[in-house]
Amino acid sequence: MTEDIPLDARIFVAGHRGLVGSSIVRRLEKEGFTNLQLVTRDQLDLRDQAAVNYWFKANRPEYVFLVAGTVGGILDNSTYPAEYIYDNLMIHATVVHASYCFEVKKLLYLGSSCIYPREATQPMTEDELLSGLLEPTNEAYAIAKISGIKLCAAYRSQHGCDFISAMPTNLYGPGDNFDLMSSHVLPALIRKFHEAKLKGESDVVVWGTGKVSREFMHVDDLSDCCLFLMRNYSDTPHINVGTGEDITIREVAEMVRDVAYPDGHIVFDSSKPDGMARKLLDVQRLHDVGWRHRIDLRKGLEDSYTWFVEHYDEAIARGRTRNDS
Ligand code: GFB
Repeated sequence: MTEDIPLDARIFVAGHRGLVGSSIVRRLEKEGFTNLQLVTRDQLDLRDQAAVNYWFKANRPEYVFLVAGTVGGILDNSTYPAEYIYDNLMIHATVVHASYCFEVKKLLYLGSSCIYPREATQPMTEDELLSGLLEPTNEAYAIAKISGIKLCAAYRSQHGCDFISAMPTNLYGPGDNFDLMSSHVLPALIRKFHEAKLKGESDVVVWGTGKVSREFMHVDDLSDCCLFLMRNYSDTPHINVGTGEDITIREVAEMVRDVAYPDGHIVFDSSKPDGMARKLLDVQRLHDVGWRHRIDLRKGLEDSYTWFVEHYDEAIARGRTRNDS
């Protein structure tokens, strides 16, 4: 069933300053939506239930994209587990509960592919959830994200709320976090190769062994998918959002090198963690509901590199991103 969302519907994008939220805003604006409700962290702490309830009562959103959260790469996740579990648990709890209390028509909750067990069968179907132990480097984040899925399912089951959950794979794109200690691998590599080129340095350090694989999706594909799911998906099970293709860290580092600095020389630092050996989503369910990604990795990387070069000062100054997926 297709949900016809009026162009003047009140749409709350929670986390609109982050990689995902800013892409969703661009997508909604392009589509002609005129009544986006955006609020910064300083204006509203999403971990504060009373403040969130007050805001919902005053603004009465009809649709909610819940894409706010404390996010980061492998090192940040394992260094700050308390922030990852507390912030994410609280944000989901307050926004989902307020959406129920103030009769939101539909809510899309965004999780992560790290919810699946470390030893999950690859590619990972949605049914792998809670079938084994989690990857230790992101266990706190994963536990919070799993609770968000169960929260949406419980409100659907007990209260009949139209709350859905989507689990995206590793993302990249304009507006990413380029801070080298807290970012994900792709923005880190884009920055490292670019700065090595600027400084005339040959070696570029890549963490881990380079032998593990990851699946990468451009964030503009994800935001297209989020709007598609908001319109076309209404069910209890969460749904994977990925490309169905993965690549080793060595291969992706070589791709970034070719795009940003072909003379760069890759050096692996195996004292840094590898994380999961493989993390590839099974996207059959997504294909069955009628959505497929469009942006090829090489093209997406070229565009992201161009964006980074054009917004270098802003991207570096932004630093560590918190509370925005
Ligand atoms: O992107 P990343 O931090 O996240 O790391 P995860 C992916 C792989 O790239 C790891 C390697 O094997 C890293 O060791 N890598 C190589 C680097 N060079 C770098 C670098 O300079 N920076 C970073 N960050 N990695 C995160 C989870 O896991 O993925 C989160 O911790 C979340 O919870 C996110 O799920 C999507 O894929 O390992």
